[in-house]
Amino acid sequence: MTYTVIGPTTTRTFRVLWMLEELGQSYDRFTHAPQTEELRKFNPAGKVPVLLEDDAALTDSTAIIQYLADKHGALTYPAGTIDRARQDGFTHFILDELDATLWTAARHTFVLPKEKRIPEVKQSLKWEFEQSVTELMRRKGDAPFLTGDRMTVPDILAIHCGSWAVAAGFPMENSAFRAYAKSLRNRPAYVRASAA
Ligand SMILES: N[C@@H](CCC(=O)N[C@@H](CS)C(=O)NCC(=O)O)C(=O)O
Repeated sequence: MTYTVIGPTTTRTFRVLWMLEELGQSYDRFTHAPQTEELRKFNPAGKVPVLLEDDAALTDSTAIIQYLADKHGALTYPAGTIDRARQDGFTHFILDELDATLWTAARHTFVLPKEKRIPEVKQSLKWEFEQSVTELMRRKGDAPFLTGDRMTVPDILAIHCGSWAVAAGFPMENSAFRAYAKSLRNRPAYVRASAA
């Protein structure tokens, strides 16, 4: 069994790289950019990341990292437990409130055709993002990770969205989030994934 991760490190592909590094799994790598001919051979939608496992091509970063966590029995609570339901609650909150807001801003900056972009929406999205980060930190409380003492899938999503927000010029002033992000970015697996 061989994993191959496809996509540039500067995209949601980073989530998959970080998960594989946390799990201590080796992988091959292609850095095909979105919407290129090479990439469309693996994902006709032209989106990254893609994870190849033998003959299977898996898409959608959250589905991929949850699959890897389940398969290797780490960074997740088992399916069918109350702890897993709480973990998935964090996952969905982050996708609905952080990822979706950043993605909408990206669409109105460089993804949509020029005539469909509404740049003014970005001020509203930045404000909304700050509200959502505050709520995420309220839900997290004083624990080191979102679900308590154990790092799980939504921590990877939250920290990736935090870095994405900074890169996109969103304000990131919540001190609790900054401290949480700093501690996770110091993890050896994060550092290795950044260099991948
Ligand atoms: N829900 C998907 C979104 C994938 C996605 O939109 N990826 C971006 C890069 S981070 C992309 O490939 N964009 C190119 C496009 O939409 O044309 C995931 O989490 O993997």
